[in-house]
Amino acid sequence: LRIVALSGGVGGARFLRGLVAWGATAGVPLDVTVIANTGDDMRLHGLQICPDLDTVMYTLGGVISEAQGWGREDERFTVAEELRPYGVGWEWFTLGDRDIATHLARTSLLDAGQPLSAATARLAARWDLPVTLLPMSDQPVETHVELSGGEVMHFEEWWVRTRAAAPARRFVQVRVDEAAPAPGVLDAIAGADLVLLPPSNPVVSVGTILGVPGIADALRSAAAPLVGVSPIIGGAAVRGMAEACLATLGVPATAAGVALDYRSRHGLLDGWLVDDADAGALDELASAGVAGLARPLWMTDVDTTAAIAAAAVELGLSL
Ligand code: GDP
Ligand code: FO1
Ligand code: CA
Repeated sequence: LRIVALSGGVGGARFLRGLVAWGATAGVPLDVTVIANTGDDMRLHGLQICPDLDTVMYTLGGVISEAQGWGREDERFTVAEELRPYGVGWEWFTLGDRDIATHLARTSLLDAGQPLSAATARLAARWDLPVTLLPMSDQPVETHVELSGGEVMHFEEWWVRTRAAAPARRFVQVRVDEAAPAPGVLDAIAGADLVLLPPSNPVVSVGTILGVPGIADALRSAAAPLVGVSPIIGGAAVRGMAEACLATLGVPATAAGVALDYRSRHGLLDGWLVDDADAGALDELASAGVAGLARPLWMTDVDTTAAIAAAAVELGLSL
C-alpha cells in the first residue's frame, strides 16, 4: 500500500510511528513516503537545523526523547552549557550534544553542495527508517511571524521563546514562491494509493507544505483519496498552542473548523477522523462532502496510535 503523509514534527511523527506499527501487526506491507515541513528550519551557530525532519527521523529511528517529543533520548548538554555564558545566539533554544552531531553532519553535506533532500536521505540511512523521508523542498523556506505590533520574528522564536503568547497577526513563508517540491515529492503523490494528513499543525506544518508551489495542485489531481486526522480535540489543540495559529486565519479551533478550512482554502480532504468528543461535528462534515468518522484520537501510546492510523487507512480505502 503506497501512502504519502504530510508531516510536521511531534504530532506527525507520533502518528507515523503508529501507522508503521499498524502495517507491521496487520501484515500489510506499507510503502510510506513522508513529506516533511521545513518552514521551521533555521541557521543557528552556523548550523542548519531542521526541527520537523529531525523529529520524524528520531521518532521513527526509535531514539526520540519521549518526554519532550523532540530531540534525542539519553541526551547531554555540554555544548549548550558552555555556550550559554557567551550569551550568543538563542539561549532559549536548547541543542543537545547528540542532536548537534546531526546538525553538523547535515551542514557539512549542504556546504559540500548537496541538496537538502540528499542530505536528509544520507542522515536517515543511519537510522534505517521504515519510511522514505523527504523535505517538502530543497529550497530554503522560513516561516516568520508578524506580531500585532508589526514586529517580525522567526516562527521558532515566537513558538519557543514567547510560547505563542505574543499576539500574532499573520505568518509569512519567506521565499516559498521560489521553492519547488523536492525530488520524489510529486512522483510519490501521483503514485499514491492514499494520502494522509496526520494531526499536524494545520497552519504552520501542513499549511506550509501545501504552500510550496505544485504540491497542493498535485494532491488535488491525484487519484488517491486524502484523509486527515484532527489535531483538535474538544475545541483545543491536544499538545501545544495550535489555536494561536488558527486564530491568525480566522479558523475556529474545532475539529470541523480545521477540516472545512482544508476544503475551502486548499480544495482538499475526502475523509476526516474526529475524536469521539467531537462526534457532533460529523453532520456538518457530511454536508460539506467530507466522510467523517469518530474515534478516540489521543495518541497516548503506540497501540492506540496504531488504531487511529488503521481507522484513517480504512476510511481512505472505503472512499
Ligand atoms: P510540531 O511541528 O512539533 O508542532 O508537530 P506537528 O505540527 O506535527 O503536530 C502538532 C499538533 O499535533 C498539535 O498542534 C496538536 O494539535 C497535535 N497533536 C499532538 N498530540 C496529539 C494527539 O495525541 N492526538 C491528536 N489528535 N493530535 C495531537
Ligand atoms: N522546542 C522547544 O520548545 N524548546 C526548545 O529548546 C527546542 C529545541 C529544539 C532543538 C532541535 C529540534 O529539532 C527541535 C527543538 N524544539 C524545541 C522543538 C521544536 O522545534 C518546536 O516545538 C516545533 O517545531 C514547533 O512546531
Ligand atoms: Ca514544527
